[in-house]
Amino acid sequence: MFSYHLLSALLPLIDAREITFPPASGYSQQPFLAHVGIDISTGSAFAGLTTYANLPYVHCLAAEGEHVEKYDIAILGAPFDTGVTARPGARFGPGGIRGGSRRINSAAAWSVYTGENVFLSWAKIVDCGDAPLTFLDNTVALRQLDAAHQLISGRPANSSEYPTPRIITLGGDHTTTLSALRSTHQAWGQVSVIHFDSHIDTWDPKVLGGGVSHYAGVNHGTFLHIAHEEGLIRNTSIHAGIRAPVMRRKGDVRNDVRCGFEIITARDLDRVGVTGVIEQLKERVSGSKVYISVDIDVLDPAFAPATGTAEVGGWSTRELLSILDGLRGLQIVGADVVEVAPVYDNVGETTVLAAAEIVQSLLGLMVHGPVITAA
Ligand SMILES: [Mn+2]
Repeated sequence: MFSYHLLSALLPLIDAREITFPPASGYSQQPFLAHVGIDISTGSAFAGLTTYANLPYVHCLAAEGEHVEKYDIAILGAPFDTGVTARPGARFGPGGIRGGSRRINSAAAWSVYTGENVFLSWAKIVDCGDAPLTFLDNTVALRQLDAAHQLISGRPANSSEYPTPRIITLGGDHTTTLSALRSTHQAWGQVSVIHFDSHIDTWDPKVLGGGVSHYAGVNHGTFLHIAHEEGLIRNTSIHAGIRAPVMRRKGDVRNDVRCGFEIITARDLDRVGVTGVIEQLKERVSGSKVYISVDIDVLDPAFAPATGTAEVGGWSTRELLSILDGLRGLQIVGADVVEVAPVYDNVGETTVLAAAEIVQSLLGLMVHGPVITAA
């Protein structure tokens, strides 16, 4: 009797719910199983194909002349990991981060910290899927990624106020940031880079790669040196979370300064706190357009074991999220989360959950600070 009453009490509630599905761009939602009277409105976040945070998929890389739905912020995967110096596997990063984001439901994503829901704002956010990149030739792969970035940021935005769409890239090893910086340079001019990482990544290609060939010199530890050489970035850039050793006693840091960087070490956080780190970052890049690159190895391996070049003694996920959310007000024109190599993750999916949350914080910064084009 009890179960009968419970059931009859619940049934009207279930019937009253609308059936909803993850949105597929260009298709209207259809009721499902209505003919047998079953409502399955819950749990849709874990059904269907996986996009970042269950956002609609848009074929942003469609050929010229094809209809492409407009967007303001695009998620783009860059499955590339043949520019690494240690453990490979970041080519599976985009899929891993999307997997870690499945629990994020745009209708129920109100932040208790900011009071905002980044998915219910002026900005239309979509997932463009991955750029198709060859895994047999780094030079060709980066050219493909350059083209994908330029195509996606070159389309007209959905907003009439802010005409250039912005991109958040899911890496891929850190070499992929070079393509993103080439693209932001084309659309927005030189940017300051806020680079969260345990490594400086400004190594001279003659030092990291040994100068054996030009090809070998373009890798995940030299891309910021190359970005500087190509004139893509300003001399007002900054690293945060640095703790990995350098290869030369003084030469690497001297070259780092020449490439336009200042350093906040991992342990500086103990000295100045989250607020102090936020202040130094904001002061360094103030007045310029900013690109934020998050190498997941900025986190301690306890919080992000699934990465190629893990370094102990890093920041916690909470500390990094607090720092990121504290950067509101900056003009963020592009961002990425890179070096996620899901094969080294644990059964609790610690790393991909963290990466998915970091992407959401980056989205928050972009939504909060729209940028008018000026290149
Ligand atoms: Mn890196």
